[in-house]
Amino acid sequence: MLTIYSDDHRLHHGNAELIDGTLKPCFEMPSRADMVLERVRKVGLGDVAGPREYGLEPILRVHDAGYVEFLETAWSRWQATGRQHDALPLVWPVRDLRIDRKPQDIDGLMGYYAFDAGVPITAGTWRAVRSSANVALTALDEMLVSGRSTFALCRPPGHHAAAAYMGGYCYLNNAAIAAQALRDKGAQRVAVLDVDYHHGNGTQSIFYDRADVMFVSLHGDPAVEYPYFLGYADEPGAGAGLGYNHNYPLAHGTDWAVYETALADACGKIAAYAPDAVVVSLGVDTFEQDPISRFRLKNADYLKMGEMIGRLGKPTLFVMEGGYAVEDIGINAVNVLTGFEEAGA
Ligand code: OKP
Ligand code: ZN
Repeated sequence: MLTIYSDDHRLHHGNAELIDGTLKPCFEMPSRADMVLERVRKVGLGDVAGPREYGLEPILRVHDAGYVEFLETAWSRWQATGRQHDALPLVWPVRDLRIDRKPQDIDGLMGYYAFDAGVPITAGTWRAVRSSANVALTALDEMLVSGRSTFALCRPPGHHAAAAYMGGYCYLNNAAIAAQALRDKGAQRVAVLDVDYHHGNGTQSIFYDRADVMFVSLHGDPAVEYPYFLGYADEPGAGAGLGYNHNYPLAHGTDWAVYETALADACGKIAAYAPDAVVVSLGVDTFEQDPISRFRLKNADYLKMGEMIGRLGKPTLFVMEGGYAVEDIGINAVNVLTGFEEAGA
């Protein structure tokens, strides 16, 4: 399987995130992508190539223009206040606070365009997130040209980013940008399967009222897990999209036996939809040793996960999302890909 990867991810290296009531070093760190690349090379998964530049057009098919302009300019605006450290949001427009007025000041804008404090903006963030989107778009084009499934080794991840807000380490939604590009290049129906431990609230939000992109997600139950405010089972889609959104919230402690049952059901929904292609939001933070997650999947379970996805028999674009047990992230991610290939897809 071809992997698309860029060293540009290293331009984004946040210093700290607010977690458990204190500032801690960011779990979303450059070594994550380095470890996945190392494993790709070690097992000889296939060639590794760099991304091409796609410009803003495919990004603006998914994201709000004001939000994209904010991402592009946030660091220079932050720096203009005299600060040299990472930008983080501090205040958010919940419920009856006003969102019809966009603040003019960078501190106001950070809250306006974020839903949590897990999204530091640094000097290199914009270039890294642009590159991450280009990695997904290049892997997609390579899939279309070759007819073979590909791996977008994206970092930063994207599935928590919605049309007009960032959060959960995510700025641009790489999987959603690729799914939309698939539609724009002629696919009639695209299924996004999100196996990251956390609900892909951004991807769900972007496609919630559409029938042409189905979103299917397995994740920690939002009643007790981040991102808390989306990802319940009773979110079926709206309008034309009614019936095209499927959430599988799972309890803390979920192991492979429980996960497999849910994944089989999820794959059944995708098979019945008969998509032209599948985009997999590939997070491996479902791992038993993940430091911020509460599922119990083991290394070998990821081979079985890949096989089940492979049995769908669809051209598949794998887009890297989460996974914070850095020692095992490469083993687990690449196990999904090798399991997928062994299923003969
Ligand atoms: C990004 B991705 C848990 C705090 C969670 C943010 C997690 C973002 C995960 N106590 N903070 O979905 O892997
Ligand atoms: Zn996650």
